[in-house]
Amino acid sequence: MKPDLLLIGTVTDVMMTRFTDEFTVHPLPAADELQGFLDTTGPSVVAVATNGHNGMPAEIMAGLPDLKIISSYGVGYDAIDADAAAARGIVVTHTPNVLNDEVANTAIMLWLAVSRNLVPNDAYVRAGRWLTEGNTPLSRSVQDRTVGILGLGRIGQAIADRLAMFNSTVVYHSRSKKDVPYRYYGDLTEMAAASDVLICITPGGASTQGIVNKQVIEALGPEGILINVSRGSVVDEPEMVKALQDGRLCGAGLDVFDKEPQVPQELFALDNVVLQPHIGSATVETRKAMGDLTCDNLSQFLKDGKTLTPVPECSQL
Ligand code: NAP
Ligand code: 8YV
Repeated sequence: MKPDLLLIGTVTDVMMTRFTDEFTVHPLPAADELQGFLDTTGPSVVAVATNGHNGMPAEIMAGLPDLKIISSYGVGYDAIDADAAAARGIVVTHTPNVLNDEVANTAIMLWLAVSRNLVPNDAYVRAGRWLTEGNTPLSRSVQDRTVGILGLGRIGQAIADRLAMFNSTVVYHSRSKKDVPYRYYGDLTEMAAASDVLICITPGGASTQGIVNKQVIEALGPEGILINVSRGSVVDEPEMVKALQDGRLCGAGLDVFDKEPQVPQELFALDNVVLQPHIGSATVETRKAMGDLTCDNLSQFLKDGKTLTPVPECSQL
């Protein structure tokens, strides 16, 4: 008898093959069938495979009394209550490091696209306007800028590494000062005031909820560019939209939104924003590495009860 695994969200064929090799897989039932599933099969479920978007709803976790592991496909786990899991002895795993380069590349791509008017210029050429109207307005250089990184962790450092190519002055804000050659700002507003670009790459969740607020946006100012590849919740979205509309913020490159997949409609009318559907890590190569690690954590757990990449809250389990 294979152990029972509840699958929340969709996975690649490779991941599904690995899951079914080791587990009896139960896709999450529809809402009206969920309670029936929890009543009948819930008691035998020992593993959950999920992802950063779907996370682990509290009511489902409560209905799985013998749950031992939640393996999440993604590094951010703000949609999983890891403290509550740890308190029940459930280990939560995630996929750190294997996506650092991809997400850092996405951040740089968004910054270049916003600064150099990539999307409006592309539309201009396609519409035939180059032929009839001539050249487009000059854009702004990404060379020699001061770039503020909000969250100098694994991905933040990969972003900082890339910024050397642009001769950037890198500055950063995080909870703690690091042993790095960049200036640390304990105050996010002060850092924003000193920055041409603010790149957000912290986790989501309560401690970062809306920390890029009106004050920070005002400090970044009418020449400033905001790049968000962290979580939509980190930025006060209504304030950001207003500032972009009024020219109090020059531009924004956004991979993440507060209520994904809903995006504030006002942004669709703005030329100074580049919008992406949360694709920071979404390449064939990186998603393969994330999928492998998601499965490896489950396999390791079945083998000896250990995991490869538990979240910090569960590292002692
Ligand atoms: P990490 O290594 O844990 O780094 C997180 C950084 O954020 C650390 O520097 C940390 O500071 C800082 N931080 C945490 N809470 C903070 C707070 N309240 N105020 C200021 N700084 C705070 O994580 P990572 O692997 O780089 O990933 C970061 C996040 O990126 C993920 O959690 C996820 O939300 C997001 N992400 C998005 C995508 C995408 O597709 N767009 C893909 C992957 C990840 P300390 O070191 O001082 O604690
Ligand atoms: C993924 C992410 O979109 O890893 C994260 O935190 O946001 C992205 O890599 C997501 O988690 C995959 O489900």
